[in-house]
Amino acid sequence: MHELFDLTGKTALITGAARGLGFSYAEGLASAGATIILSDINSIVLDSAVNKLKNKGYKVSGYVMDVSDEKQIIDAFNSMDKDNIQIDIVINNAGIQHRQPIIEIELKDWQRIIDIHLTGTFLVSREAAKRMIARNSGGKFINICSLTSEQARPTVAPYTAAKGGIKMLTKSMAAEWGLFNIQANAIGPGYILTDMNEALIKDQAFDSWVKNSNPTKRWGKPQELIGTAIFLAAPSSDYINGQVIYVDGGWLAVL
Ligand code: NAP
Ligand code: GCO
Repeated sequence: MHELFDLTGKTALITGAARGLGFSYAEGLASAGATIILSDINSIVLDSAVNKLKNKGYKVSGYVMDVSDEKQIIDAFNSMDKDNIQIDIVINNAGIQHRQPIIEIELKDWQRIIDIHLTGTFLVSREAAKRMIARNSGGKFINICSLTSEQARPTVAPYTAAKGGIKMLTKSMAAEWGLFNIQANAIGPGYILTDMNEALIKDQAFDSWVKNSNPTKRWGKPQELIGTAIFLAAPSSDYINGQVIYVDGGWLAVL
């Protein structure tokens, strides 16, 4: 592994990592040498994911964390402190989708999406950055944006508002933490084949729209995001801050 992409000696926390893109990021960073801290809301799925990576010979542990619950986040970080775990890299990945026209959305559903995506990214990053700054270790934050950080489509307004907010929160983190040798950047995946999009993948009209809306004429695969995650977690990105890298097949580049 070229030293620019070597994560040996680094510990990475990935939220929402029991499956989907979070698990892909975890496996990718582990293959680059990182020790992995998987977190997720569901302890059963989390334990299974931890065992999968351990069976591959990686150094992994798991901490339950509902990123919409401030107490759970603080408790998890305090547990990691007690276990002498020092987080160097954070991927704020946890997220869900809610598809409904704005005029039909109930406040509780709006709030849940904002709480998980935007507030969860804030809370987890705040707790991790406090510790990075206190031990003067530097660090890396990789937030997860979306095509909806730039453009909207009908029926996903809460998610779009949250992902737009995450883009600007990423820049705020860069603005405040750059002098502590902490880089905060984001990945903006296009339409990727995961459980979150199961209904869309099965919808022939939507499937055609996705394929006709990007130059590669296909959906992305989870493993196609790993290289960008390693790049943003590694020394190769030490002078990159506040950026969103779109891994979208060229979707945003074309009319
Ligand atoms: P996914 O397959 O639905 O997986 C989401 C993961 O997040 C699951 O493990 C889920 O746990 C976990 N999670 C949900 N709520 C949580 C909470 N409150 N606290 C902690 N973990 C929680 O979704 P995905 O497609 O991998 O998406 C992952 C991230 O990428 C999301 O932020 C999403 O917005 C973003 N993204 C996805 C795409 C795409 O096309 N797939 C594109 C752009 C951005 P459970 O297993 O218990 O449900
Ligand atoms: C949707 C999808 C999208 C993708 C992704 C695109 O309902 O349109 O869930 O939000 O998951 O965010 O970048």
